[in-house]
Amino acid sequence: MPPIRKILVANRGEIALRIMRTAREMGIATVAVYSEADRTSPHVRYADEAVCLGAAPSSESYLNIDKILKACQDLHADAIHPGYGFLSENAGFAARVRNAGLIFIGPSPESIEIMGSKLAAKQAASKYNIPMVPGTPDAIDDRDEAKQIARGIGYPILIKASAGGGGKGMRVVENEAEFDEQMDRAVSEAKAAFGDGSVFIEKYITSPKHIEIQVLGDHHGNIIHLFERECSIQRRHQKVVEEAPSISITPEIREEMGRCAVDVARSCNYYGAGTVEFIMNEKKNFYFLEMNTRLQVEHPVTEMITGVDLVKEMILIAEGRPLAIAQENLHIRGHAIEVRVYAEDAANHFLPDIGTLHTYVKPDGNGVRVDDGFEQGMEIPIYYDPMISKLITYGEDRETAIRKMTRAIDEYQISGVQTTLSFCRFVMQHEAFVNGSFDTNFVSRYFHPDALSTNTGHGEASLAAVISVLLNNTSTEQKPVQNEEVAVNASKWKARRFAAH
Ligand code: MV4
Repeated sequence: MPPIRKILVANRGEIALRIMRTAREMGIATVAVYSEADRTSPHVRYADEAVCLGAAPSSESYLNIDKILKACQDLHADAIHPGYGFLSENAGFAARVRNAGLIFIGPSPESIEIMGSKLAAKQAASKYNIPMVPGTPDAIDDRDEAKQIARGIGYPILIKASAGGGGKGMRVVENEAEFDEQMDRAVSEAKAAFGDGSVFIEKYITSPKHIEIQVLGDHHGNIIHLFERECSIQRRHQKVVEEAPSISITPEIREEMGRCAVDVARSCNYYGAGTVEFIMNEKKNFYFLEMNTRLQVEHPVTEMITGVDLVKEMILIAEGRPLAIAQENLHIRGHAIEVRVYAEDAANHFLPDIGTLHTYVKPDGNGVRVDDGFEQGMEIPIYYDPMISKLITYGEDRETAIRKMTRAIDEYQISGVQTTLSFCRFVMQHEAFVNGSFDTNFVSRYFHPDALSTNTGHGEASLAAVISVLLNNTSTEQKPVQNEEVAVNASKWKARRFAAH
């Protein structure tokens, strides 16, 4: 494959900028695409050339394959980077890019297709010795047979949609009496969300840690892993805090999990950057869940601890070059934490907030990285994901990275929209986060809006809190939230969002 000279970035916001910056460092020209809502966005100004795709809704712009391919042809781009979300895991899009004679900076359509189905992924992975949660190997068509299997596994079990993602079509079944009802719900949810009602069952791991491994594969069959990211701090399947490395695994588990991740990638002849997801139970047994065939939001923490520019590697791989990094030359150095800053009101059920960034002043200094796609004075569009930025800190060890994060959060000045920054500070100060005894239930177990510090000053109180937690002489245990009631008041976001459609 020839060297790439011009990349069209089929995305927006922070990830579009992130990709263009590396392209520029490599001497590769960039084309931005944008919707009418993003005319003034930094990613549009940063690119060498830019094409307006159309109206704000994604279907008219960032998801419109015909318009994106036409922009490539018109501006003679020879490659497309899809970023994350939008068309990044659309096998049909990857195939159309290839058929148009262009380079898709990502995996093959075949790999995307296999890993897009949880059942196909498990089937492919079963060629290797990879631990998987006990369950049914195929979609369920006979309920009595499925109940038999469930009895054998032992309740609680989990019904999952094969085409699923983000927890949709997932149902916990506590006992056999609930089986049929939950099965009906899972199937209809899966049909509605994915147009595919295939479901399967697994033993339900009640308090898992979510750990994922970054992999890179080339077109010559070489595959390496770049260690793990700990992603257990999430809310309703939306990650909030990610870090690398995980404090919960030993070097032995890391090596074994890395070997498994490489084999999962090998099972679908993977090339490009990908992420293999695992859950780990209290006994530190881990199980393969699924593979994400894209660059992930949280990739920076891996970049910080390995020194590898993942976007650069993706581009070199797409050019057909063999990986220049050997597994034995990769080492973890230091510790990195990322928090996602969303335009959401953590004090009010994390309702998306809209408005103008009246004040927007980023933190800075040693060990601080901010990946964002907005500037002071800009409006947060209502059409897309409400993530404003990713705040990443890096230090020689976890304690240093936490201290830097707390300092950086307190320096970050945002007014005009509510953000999740105060929630992120809450996490950094929480004993269970600091001592590592958290799992995927962290937010529902510990978070209550009353816990949000109203302190917006320059962090003396919060710094004192984190120090006292680090010194292990205080308990910040919060009362568990029993149930998250659904907000009843129609938010201004919802009102405007519906008005916009
Ligand atoms: C599980 C699980 C427990 N047991 N599977 C959630 C979304 C999808 N990626 C898989 N998920 C889970 N699968 C079994 N057999 C718990 C989850 C899960 C979860 C996984 C990763 C990160 C956060 C999570 C939050 C709740 C549930």
